[in-house]
Amino acid sequence: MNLNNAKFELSAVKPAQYPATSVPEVAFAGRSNVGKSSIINTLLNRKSIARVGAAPGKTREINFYNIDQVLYFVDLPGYGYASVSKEKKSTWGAIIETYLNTRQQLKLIIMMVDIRHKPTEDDKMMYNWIVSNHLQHIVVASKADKISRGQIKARLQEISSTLGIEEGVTIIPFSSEKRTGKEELWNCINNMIV
Ligand SMILES: Nc1nc2c(ncn2[C@@H]2O[C@H](COP(=O)(O)OP(=O)(O)OP(=O)(O)O)[C@@H](O)[C@H]2O)c(=O)[nH]1
Ligand SMILES: [Mg+2]
Repeated sequence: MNLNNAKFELSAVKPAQYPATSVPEVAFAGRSNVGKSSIINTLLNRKSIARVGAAPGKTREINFYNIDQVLYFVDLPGYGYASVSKEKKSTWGAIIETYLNTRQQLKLIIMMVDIRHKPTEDDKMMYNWIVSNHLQHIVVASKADKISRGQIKARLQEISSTLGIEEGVTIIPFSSEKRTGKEELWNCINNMIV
């Protein structure tokens, strides 16, 4: 897989608009502003293949990134942003749910939570949904550069216990700012999508 051959392919809000291929997909899910678009840029060694928001709620559609015709990264709209209207929230919820419920080639979900904060009710709902639908997943604790190294272990433990992460599920501290966690995450992705 040649990472230099990655491109933004399309934005979609409904299945008819999804790419008409059967290439495996890795989806990034998490609250608005957690760093989903940033991690895609970091993993693909790009500055701005995925648009990063100064204001939360930047990614409102599902964005598909085609990596060398062999894998898609799927940037899902962020959930749980407080100042978004109820109406919009339910539209975004439906967009995410429809994708997760229907997409056969979805092979792996990267569930992202901010390493500094205890996962919210929304995060727990998302996580429980992933588990109850038996979808392969990895948990990524984002923005690891915002805390000291010494705090990482305790933060990961709190995230694990709040979400109810089971033994054997990988949780990776990650920083798009410092580009740490990248190799470990790529290794997991490559092992899990084969
Ligand atoms: N310090 C630090 N900031 C980060 C990191 N990752 C993302 N950010 C910042 O967090 C903000 C949100 O990042 P995005 O990647 O747009 O987050 P998102 O999850 O795609 O947000 P939505 O599109 O709203 O769902 C931006 O200001 C980023 O620069 C990180 O690892 N460290
Ligand atoms: Mg985004």
